[in-house]
Amino acid sequence: MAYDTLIVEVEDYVSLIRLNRPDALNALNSKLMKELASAVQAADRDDNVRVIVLTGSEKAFAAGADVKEMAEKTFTEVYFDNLFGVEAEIIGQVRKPIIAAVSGYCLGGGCELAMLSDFIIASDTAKFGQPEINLGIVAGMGGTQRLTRFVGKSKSMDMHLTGRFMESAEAERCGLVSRVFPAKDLMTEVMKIADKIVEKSLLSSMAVKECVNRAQETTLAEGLLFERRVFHAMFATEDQKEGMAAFLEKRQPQFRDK
Ligand code: DAK
Repeated sequence: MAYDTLIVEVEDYVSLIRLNRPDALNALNSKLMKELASAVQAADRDDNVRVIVLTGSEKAFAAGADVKEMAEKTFTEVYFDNLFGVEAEIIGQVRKPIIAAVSGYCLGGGCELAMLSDFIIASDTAKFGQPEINLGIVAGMGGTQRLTRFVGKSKSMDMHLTGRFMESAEAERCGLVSRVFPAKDLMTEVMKIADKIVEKSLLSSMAVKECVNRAQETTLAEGLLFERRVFHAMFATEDQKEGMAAFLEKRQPQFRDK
């Protein structure tokens, strides 16, 4: 399917979704968010996709929601339209792993979109921020909640109250980002990471995603119980038999998602 604001390629079981509004530093407008929701849903349903990589350009992952589009909107309009609410929920409900590959500006809604992914790999040029306060608003797609869970209250308050940008080294140090690579190597390294996940059983990848996400939604006791039930359930799969047999036979497993 062709999109106006995205470039989507599926190769070797990886769906690479590139935000493509270069003139606006990939600012998220309604069309882009609708197309993105549709692209991730299509990837989630596609048997030829096992991992989704979400990226932007070298200059910007996304510089936030589109201020030009939002500037004149009224409360009534954004409330009735539920601006970006539906799309954010769709992206948050994707069951396959999503990696955000971030270079350059990753601000406001862009930072929130990266945090909606399962983990963030950044280039050494990445700049993260929640500068909504400079526009007389607050974050609206999870920024105050997710950034606080990633980096803690103090740093989250600092980011939201001052609107400052955080370089990738600091983002890695405080746990927002899992790894940092030189900008020129970012996509090669991210594709290597995606390929590693492609090799696993998709049943296991999806189960991992459910379990880790549960850690942010529930108490430790409930989360541990959920994990144990999922762990027990994996013994009903052929991939568990194959994975353990392959280990004992000192060979690579051939997972079949069964
Ligand atoms: N929106 C629209 N256009 C943008 C943009 C944005 N967020 N960011 C950049 N652009 C456009 C610029 O207007 C400029 O376009 P022209 O003037 O050439 O037509 C072009 O991209 C290049 O930008 P600059 O000339 O400014 O480039 P610089 O390198 O000088 O500066 C910058 C880069 C990223 C520091 C600067 O562009 C900047 O500060 N951008 C705005 C960053 C920002 O404030 N982001 C937060 C936006 S508010 C919600 C969900 C989400 C949200 C809200 C509600 N709901 C679910 C309810 C999210 C809100 C936000 O993200």
